[in-house]
Amino acid sequence: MTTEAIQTVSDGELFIGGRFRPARAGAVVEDINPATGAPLCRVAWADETDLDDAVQAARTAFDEGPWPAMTLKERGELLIRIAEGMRERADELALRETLDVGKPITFSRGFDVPAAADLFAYYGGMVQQLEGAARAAGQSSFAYTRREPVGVVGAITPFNFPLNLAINKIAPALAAGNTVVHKPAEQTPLSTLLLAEIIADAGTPAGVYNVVLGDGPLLGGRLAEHPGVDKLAFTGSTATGKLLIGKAAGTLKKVTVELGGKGANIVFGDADLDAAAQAAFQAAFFNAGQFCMSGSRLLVHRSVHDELVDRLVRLAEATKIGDPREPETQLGPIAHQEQLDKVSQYLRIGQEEGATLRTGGRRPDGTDDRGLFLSPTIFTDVRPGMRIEQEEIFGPVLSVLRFDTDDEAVAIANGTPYGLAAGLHTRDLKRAHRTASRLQAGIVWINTWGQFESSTPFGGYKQSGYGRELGPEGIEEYLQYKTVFVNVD
Ligand code: TXE
Repeated sequence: MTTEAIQTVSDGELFIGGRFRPARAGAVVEDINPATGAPLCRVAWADETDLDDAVQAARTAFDEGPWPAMTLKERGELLIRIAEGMRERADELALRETLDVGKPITFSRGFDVPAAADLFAYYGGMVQQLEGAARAAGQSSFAYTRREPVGVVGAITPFNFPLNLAINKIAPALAAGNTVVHKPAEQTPLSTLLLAEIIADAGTPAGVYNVVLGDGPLLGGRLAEHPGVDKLAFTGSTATGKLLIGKAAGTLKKVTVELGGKGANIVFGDADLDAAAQAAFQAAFFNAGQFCMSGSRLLVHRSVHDELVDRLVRLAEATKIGDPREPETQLGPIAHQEQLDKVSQYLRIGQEEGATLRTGGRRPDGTDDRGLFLSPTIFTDVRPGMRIEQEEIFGPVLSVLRFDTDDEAVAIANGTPYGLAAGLHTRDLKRAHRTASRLQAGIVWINTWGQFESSTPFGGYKQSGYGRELGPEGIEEYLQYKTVFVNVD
């Protein structure tokens, strides 16, 4: 156990009704550092009564105000203050993310935290544009629309991007005037707890944002069923998403679900191979492959297959793996033991299915043997229909397939139940746009992978979910429209 690591994070409590407090039953659990296996701190562990408290606090803050009745200007300014608070405490947020998830500090400091703060600022700027519209309604009346918040939002988020996937929901929800009960993933609560502090310090009224930590099925299930919750926003596995949609149906609450993916990254024969190799490497191994939008399937034209694979193997074998707090680290550990076990099973499945393990598939040399490290793994000779080609592995494992024609590439790319992200690499502009239009995915990257902006919506086709996050589309998920008719006769 490293006392150094323990000293970096204080114990965490639930955040309900504007204050931190223990769970009613006094339960606590240890939060584990995946790079060392050592406890980082202890956090309160809620049960259903704590969850009910949080929903009640959010309900009161919504129903009795002042939150939904604040002027748009006040609410917008508050969101901007939250963004500023996140920027001021960016190093702390990034360190927590790195310790909890095993994410290299260069990424959490350079991407996760700035993107999260930017999104708060983006939606803060949008608040004052939430006006309705006047509509024609005959000669003796007129009508106008109001865009109103939905009410209490239940947000359930996963372990891979704890801060960003939370803020994708919290920022638009608050911008639209909702209140929120947030249940982060069991394994990665630390950035959320600091976020609660930042949100409170910005002057947010008590009860507007609440955090409950605890068992996923218990608290998440209750949140989905809860009659006091008006909308559910979920990111996680497709299996859990389906379950939650069923639970939410009892109260007919609005639901958005951002689920799994099996992104296809297509490299045509005319692609710039250096650029394609770099992009394909990032697509597959960014965040140790724990990325719903990862390019976990690489579809390569037969004419450039061997050359591209050689380049990727070289990149994989040169990857700096280790302590995620070190600035030179490119690949950290997998976020938690259960996830490593799941990924390890797929290493076995891939070999049993007849794929060739070209590199990786083992603990890298020189890493802490209590840490959950796995070297970047590349399978070649993967064929459509194999489990490693169809199922979301969610780890640093890339499946490479060959194709001969454009039609074949598109058919393979579209041949899974998922439809979240896809990419393609070509120098031919017509082929690029033609292919982008044929891919069944909510986001398509041409000659790049993984770019996001606050303004660009993303979400799933097919079983990758429904609803959109980010951009103007993202805030629509947290609004409902009211039409008011006025008789002027
Ligand atoms: O996801 P879960 P897990 C995929 C990925 C991964 C697999 C399992 O393939 O290997 O899912 O990961 C809460 N009722 N993705 O177990 O279970 C849970 O506490 C209500 C893809 O982490 O879906 C957490 O807060 N809630 C993905 C959240 O749901 C439940 C991101 C996600 O957990 C619940 C994460 C239940 N029965 C995993 N069970 C992506 N697309 O980004 C769990 N939860």
